[in-house]
Amino acid sequence: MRGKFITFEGGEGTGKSTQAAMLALRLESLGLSVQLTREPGGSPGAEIIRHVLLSGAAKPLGPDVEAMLFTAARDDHVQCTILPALDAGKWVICDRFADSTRVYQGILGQVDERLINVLERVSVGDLAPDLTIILDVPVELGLERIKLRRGDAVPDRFEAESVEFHQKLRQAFLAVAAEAPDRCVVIDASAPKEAVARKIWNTVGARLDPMTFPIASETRRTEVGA
Ligand code: T5A
Repeated sequence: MRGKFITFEGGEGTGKSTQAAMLALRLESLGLSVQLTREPGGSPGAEIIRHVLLSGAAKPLGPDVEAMLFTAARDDHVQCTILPALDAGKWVICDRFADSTRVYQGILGQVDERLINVLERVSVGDLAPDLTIILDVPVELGLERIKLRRGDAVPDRFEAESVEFHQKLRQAFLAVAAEAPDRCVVIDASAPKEAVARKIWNTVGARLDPMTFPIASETRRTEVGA
C-alpha cells in the first residue's frame, strides 16, 4: 500500500523541523515506516542546490531564477527520495514543499503565477500532499526563536529579510491554507513543543487515521506519548 505524504509549512521559527521530527517518532512508535525529509534538500543533488540558495549566492539572479533552483532541487528530491519512499509504503514527512515556493518566490518575490504553476507541474506532477500542516506564530516570536538558536552566527538568505517581509509571509501562508481547506490545517504553534505536538497528532489522527494503516506483521504497535 502506498504511504502517506505529510508536509509542514509556515514562516521562520514556527517549529516545522521540531514538529516534523516529533511526528516521525510518534508514527514510528506505531510500527510505521517513516521517511523524514526537508526542502530545499532531501536528496544528494538537492542538498547541493540548498547550499547555493541559502548562502544567498543566487539572490542577485532574482526571484525567477531562485524559483527555478528551488524547482530543480524539488525535482531531484521527488524522484530520488519522496516517490520511492511512498511506493515502499513509507509515511513521508517533509519539512517544507511546493507551498513554500508559491509563498516565498510567488507571493513575496512576485514571480509570475504562470511560471510558478509550470514549475510546480514539472517538478511535482500529480503528487499532492495528503495533509499540509501550516504552523502559525506571531512573527516576533518566530524570529526570536531563530535568533536564540543562531547565537552569533550569520542569518541565512531569508532570515535576513525585514520584519515586514515576515509579516507578509505569515499572511501568505494563511491565504494558502484558506484556499485549500481539504489539504491544509493551520495550527497555532506558540505553545510549548509538546502541546503543539499533541494538536498535530490529533489532526493527523482525524485526517489520516494512522492507527488503521497496515504495518508489517512482525512489527507490533507500541505507541509512545499521550
Ligand atoms: N524556501 C524554501 C523558499 O524560499 N522556497 C522554497 O521553495 C523552499 C522549499 C529554508 C529557507 O528556504 C526558503 C524558506 C526558508 O527561509 P531552512 O534553514 O530550512 O531554510 O529554514 P526553515 O525551513 O525556515 O526552518 P527554521 O529552522 O528556520 O524554522 P523551523 O523549522 O520552523 O523551526 P525549528 O523547529 O527549527 O525551531 C526553531 C527554534 O525554535 C525552537 C527550536 O528548539 C529551535 O531552537 N522551538 C521552540 N521553542 C519554544 N516553543 C516551541 N513550541 C518551539 N518549537 C521550536
